[in-house]
Amino acid sequence: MKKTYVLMIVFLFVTMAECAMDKNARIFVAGHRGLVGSALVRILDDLGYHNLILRSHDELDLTDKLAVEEFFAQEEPDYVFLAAAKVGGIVGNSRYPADFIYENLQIETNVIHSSYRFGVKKLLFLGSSCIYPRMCPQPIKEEYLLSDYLEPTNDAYAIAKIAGIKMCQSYNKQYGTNFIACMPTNLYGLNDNFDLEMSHVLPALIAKVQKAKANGDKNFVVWGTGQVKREFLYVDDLAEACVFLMNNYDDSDIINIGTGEDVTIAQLVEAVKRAIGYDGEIIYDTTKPDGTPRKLLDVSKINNLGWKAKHSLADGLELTTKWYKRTIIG
Ligand code: GFB
Repeated sequence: MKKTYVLMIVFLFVTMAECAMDKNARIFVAGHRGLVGSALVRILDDLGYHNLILRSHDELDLTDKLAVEEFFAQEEPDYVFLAAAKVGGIVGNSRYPADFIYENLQIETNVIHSSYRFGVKKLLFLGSSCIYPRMCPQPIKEEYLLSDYLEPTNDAYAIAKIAGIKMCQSYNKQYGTNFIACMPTNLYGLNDNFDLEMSHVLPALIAKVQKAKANGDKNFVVWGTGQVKREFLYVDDLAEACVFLMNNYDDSDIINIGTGEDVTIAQLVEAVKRAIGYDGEIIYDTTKPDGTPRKLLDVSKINNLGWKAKHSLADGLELTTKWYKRTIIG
């Protein structure tokens, strides 16, 4: 009996080791200057993956089919992390839906199809928690995809991301590729977009609160009612999860990545005020949209595989605000 267990463990170890990326593997991180891509580069570097293939937007336009094909033919990546995307917060998504659907569909089509054509061993596609229906039961299980209507403030972006998932699954089915798709919750961290109009709530709040403090303002404006809930994951945790999945997950079914905990926007505002050391009054601008009432991911699938988020919201906020002060404000 004991011998059988030992043999099984050895077998599992060997199988996992075979699936894991070699430290010399040629790894293309698409979108390496963005929030997610730059975190992936940090984590891959730390783990000793030294053969990273990186291209800035000026060097390679991922919406250009021919350029992408030429790049894959020349570089022959073994692994692809598809972290390049047009992203934005609730107002950006509502105002520019055509840009969000067009650019994301182009990037996904070009990178996924070229990964198939040029024999990439494995690709990881990053989706988003907004692909799930607006009124999903909570926490959201992976199987709720396409079970009801989407949130209208970001349905164009969500549909582009759902197309990316279906592409990965269809290429696996028809061509036997190994393309996996993960669904991260709302992300934040270093190299985020801190623009006051187009960004997501967490970086926008850091910028607003910091500005109010610097100006000595008595109050500042927060959009919506403050009553909706969001789950926030520090981006280095996400990057670790992506590398973990690349090395340990080979299934066409999508997989959620999050912390399993959410807060109201009002609670988030208090946490940002604490992190920055400012105690001004909050004015809620209810002419701005709230978006989906809640989107807490069920993360039991990835937790059961052996991955868990490390940073609490307070820890992640401290790292991000410090970086913001040092790098953006100077
Ligand atoms: O992060 P956020 O823009 O996007 O907004 P979603 C979350 C909530 O924060 C909304 C409120 O209820 C906003 O009204 N909020 C309060 C603010 N103050 C602000 C502010 O100054 N800026 C922003 N941006 N929000 C996005 C999707 O949805 O989430 C994307 O549009 C993507 O497609 C992303 O899925 C993860 O969480 O509502």
